Amino acid sequence: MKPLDALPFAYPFDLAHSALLIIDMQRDFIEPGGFGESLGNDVTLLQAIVPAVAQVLDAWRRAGGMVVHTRESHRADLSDCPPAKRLRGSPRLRIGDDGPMGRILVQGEPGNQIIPALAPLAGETVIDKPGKGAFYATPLHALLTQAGISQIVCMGVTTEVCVQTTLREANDRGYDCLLLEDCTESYFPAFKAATLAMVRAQGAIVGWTAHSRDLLAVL
Ligand code: TIU
Repeated sequence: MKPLDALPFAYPFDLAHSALLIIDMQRDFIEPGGFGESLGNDVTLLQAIVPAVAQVLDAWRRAGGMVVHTRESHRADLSDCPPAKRLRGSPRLRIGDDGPMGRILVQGEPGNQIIPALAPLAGETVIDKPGKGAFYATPLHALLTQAGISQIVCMGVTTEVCVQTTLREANDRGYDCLLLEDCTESYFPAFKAATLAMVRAQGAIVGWTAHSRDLLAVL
């Protein structure tokens, strides 16, 4: 176990019992024409973290740690998409509609793939999740338990939606979670800052935060 410089205090990092969890770094959120843009967001904000995420992923792979990627995605018949999720608000394109990268947030469509810079390698776990949290209606907890994982190092988008929901789900299941602050992003900078602050508040009530250089230093 190596102490990793983190907030609100050192994180007891143990690679053998850790998974790197990369949330929803998919074209639907990061490229124009996907779900993120259809909601009215500026997707260029999210593109800025790709080099830092790629650097951590590369170092983690070299160290031999477990890697898990997630995609927010639905079955082609939308049977796993609650009408409340599909019909809420007034996006330009709804989940399941045809867009420039195929059907929005539908499994197998071009827009639903993880961006090429972070493409999963053979043998890495990819979780398709119908919700914002990666534990809801997925085998993630069973897979991590079977692999002896008790710590989650988290990156991805968006900080206050799928990342925060997943961290809270993981925390309630007993994982020690570390969020890498320069490897997560929101369409709303104030929401990112608030999420980082609330994760580590009250003595790491949800988890820890650190800069990726502090993880790279111990990997
Ligand atoms: N809209 C938004 O900020 N995020 C999502 O809908 N999904 C994820 O965060 N992946």
